[in-house]
Amino acid sequence: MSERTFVMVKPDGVGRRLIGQCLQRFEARGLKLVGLKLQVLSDAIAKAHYDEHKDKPFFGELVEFITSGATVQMVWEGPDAVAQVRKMNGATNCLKADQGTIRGDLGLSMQNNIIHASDAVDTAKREIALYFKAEELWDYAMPDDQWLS
Ligand code: FUP
Repeated sequence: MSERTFVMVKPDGVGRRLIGQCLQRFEARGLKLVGLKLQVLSDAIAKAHYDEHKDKPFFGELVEFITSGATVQMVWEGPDAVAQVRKMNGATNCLKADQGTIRGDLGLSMQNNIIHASDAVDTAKREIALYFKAEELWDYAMPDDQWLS
């Protein structure tokens, strides 16, 4: 079933000039980009994003890191998009991520792990709403839609 998922290239991914490589993988897979923006996150939005981790010892560092530079927000749409993008990103710790995943191919760190993606359909709805207004998400046809579902 077609789903939407929220994906963010983190400050290390932007700073290491990996935006294009990340985008390219999702495009090549056949997912459809329905929303895209770049911003330096405010403290408030960073804290709201990582609310589930607010009591963890690494929360302060996490907020400091995610607000430390530019980030790219994306919404990708396609069959089973939430789970498929999680697989494409790889395990949270780049050192444990499989080769062939973004983190396994491009990173060596736990915190600086290049990319974020929603972990469930409900989380995706919450995260998309946190970063995008309804009118910033686009419904449109792609010429290859017929081959990709
Ligand atoms: P993920 O779902 O893969 O984004 O990972 P989590 O939601 O578990 O963690 C969010 C971010 O917190 C990770 F991207 C990295 C960071 N983190 C740490 O820095 N230390 C930890 O022990 C766990 C997570």
